Amino acid sequence: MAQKRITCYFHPDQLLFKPKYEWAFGLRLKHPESTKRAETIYKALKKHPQLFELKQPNKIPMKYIRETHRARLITLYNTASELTDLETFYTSVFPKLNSTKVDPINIRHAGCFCFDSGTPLDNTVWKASSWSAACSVEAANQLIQHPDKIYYALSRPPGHHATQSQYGGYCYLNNTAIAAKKLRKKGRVVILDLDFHHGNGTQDIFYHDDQVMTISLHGDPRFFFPFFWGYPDEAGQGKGLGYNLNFIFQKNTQIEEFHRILVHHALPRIEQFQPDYLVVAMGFDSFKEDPVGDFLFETQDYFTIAQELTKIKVPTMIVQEGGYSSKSLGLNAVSFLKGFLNS
Ligand code: SP5
Ligand code: ZN
Repeated sequence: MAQKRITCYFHPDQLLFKPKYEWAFGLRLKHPESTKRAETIYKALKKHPQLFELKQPNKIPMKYIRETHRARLITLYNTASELTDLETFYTSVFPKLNSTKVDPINIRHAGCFCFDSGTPLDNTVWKASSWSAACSVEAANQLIQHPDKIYYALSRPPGHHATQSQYGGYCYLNNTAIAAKKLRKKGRVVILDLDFHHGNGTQDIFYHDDQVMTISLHGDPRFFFPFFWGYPDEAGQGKGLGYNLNFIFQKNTQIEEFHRILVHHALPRIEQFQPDYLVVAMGFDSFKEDPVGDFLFETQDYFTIAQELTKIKVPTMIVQEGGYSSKSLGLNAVSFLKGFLNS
């Protein structure tokens, strides 16, 4: 049955957070995760009212965030909310061990809850991130009610690098994981992460879980962020063993190679698992002009990928992750989402 329209969730308060710069490779760089990203996608969706219905999510109940994240991480975000408008905190000391002295009321201890220097804290992070997570939760709630429809969460800040207890990679709350935890109460879930980067946070959150299968296709972590996770031998643990899959790709990967692995290796595993829901964690940092990712995808390739995903006929929602070529993000998102409508 052809879908009529995709319901898309976005809240304007997601734009309150405006990171100015990140520290990477010893340099102070303009921050790629700008508000322009979400604004461009929003504007592009708005141009096609016959295809996309734009809605604001309801506020997210705290209990959903607590199902995924540790209380002390949330406390740290509350601490950040007390910073003055002039303060932005960048971590620079990262303890290897969880010291008994760690205090999430003290912003200087943020390094214990963070794994990079590209993900600053200020007094807007909590508000923007909780609205970002509200989008994916709303999509999950609606998908449970209407499994024959497609839902898109225009989440920003992104989420897939955030673990239970740590933020990083421009991610604070794992929007995808929070939504998947909701869906998990109703059935088996596959999270398919197609962002250029490995979804280390999502992998970590469901590593011991046999009801949520996590699959990520991404740039080889020997060379690309997050460097220490995302290798093909990370297969899950305990009951979760066999329910985590990582597929890695080299620099300059084009759609043919990615498509081959997706169709012949990833999708058959999804079908075998027989999920009740599919959550696609979607990044457009695989685009040829992306300043962060290093693949060579074209705009129409996102349509092709989406068309393949519709073939497995599982109720599906999409959560926005990365993608930093703001001028192309709108077209790429529209191309991808259209692929779910023409089946
Ligand atoms: C959600 C997501 O896609 N996070 C990616 C985090 C990657 N951070 C490390 C990249 C640092 C390089 N910054 C490049 C600036 C471009 N001039
Ligand atoms: Zn990414």
